[in-house]
Amino acid sequence: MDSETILIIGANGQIGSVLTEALRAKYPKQTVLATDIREPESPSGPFTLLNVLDKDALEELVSSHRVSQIYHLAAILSAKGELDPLRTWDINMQSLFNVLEVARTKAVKKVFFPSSIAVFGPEANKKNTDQFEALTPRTVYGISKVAGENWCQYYFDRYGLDVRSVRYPGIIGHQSMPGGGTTDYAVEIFHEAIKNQSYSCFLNRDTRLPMMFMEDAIRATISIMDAPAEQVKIRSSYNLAGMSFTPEELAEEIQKHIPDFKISYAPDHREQIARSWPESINDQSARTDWNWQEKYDLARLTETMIRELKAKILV
Ligand code: AKB
Repeated sequence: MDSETILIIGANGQIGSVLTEALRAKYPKQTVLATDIREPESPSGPFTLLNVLDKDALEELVSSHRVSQIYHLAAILSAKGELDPLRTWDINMQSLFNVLEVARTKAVKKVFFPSSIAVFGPEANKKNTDQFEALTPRTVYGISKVAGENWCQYYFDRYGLDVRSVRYPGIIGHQSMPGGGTTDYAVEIFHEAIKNQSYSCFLNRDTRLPMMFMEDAIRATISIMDAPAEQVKIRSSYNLAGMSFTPEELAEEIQKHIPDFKISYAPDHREQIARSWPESINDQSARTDWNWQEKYDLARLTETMIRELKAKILV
């Protein structure tokens, strides 16, 4: 393996914090530089405060550390994004432009850009949604991800920048909390089930969404970044699937471990966002091109989440 210096932007976030640890387990710790706009609670390696909207600061960091790979995970997610659409657009797009331009001009070898199932809208087939389905998102977050995917394709075609991307479903992990997303319920529910044996869900009982266990999401991210360039045939973003379930099905699975657990439903504005997204995703291209294969289904995810969170919460 060539020596790499890896920059993670948004390293304190739900995925960023776990990805940072995974990359520090794979590469020498000193070569994985975490950045965020906030200090981490307990840094496990090199950390620098960075506002990715400050292009000069990003450029200086990339130059001084001779960065060879950037994982750009900073973004405002679907539900929070609706509170201030224009600010969300500015942050999500300007941060990506800064990353792409600095990567291009400073000869960064590879860039990772996270896209999302939020690129799809109500017109898309709900079931087994195809890689090349029309993209008609209704959230500003989804619109910014569609635009972002197209810019990644553009930088690849025009400048040969090796940008790689997956469309994450909702990600569920015990290590970190999500913030501002529509799929956040599927993490919150576990914390509340363990602490209070009850949860009031902001989606309807039957709203089915694509989801994935954190370990699978991290493996997918590192796999696409490790794949030989010629295997990464899609340069906008790959559909990625793990499992799909409704809040009611998740609650029933939790009840197998916590029989007293009760769920109630108080759908809010996030229900409308969820209803505009697919129920399940066809990720055959990722499976064929770079051998993607998930390991966790709903039963295994639930069992692992409860075991890990009990050990953390009930000490
Ligand atoms: C969200 O709910 O906004 C995110 C996503 C699916 O991209 N978790």
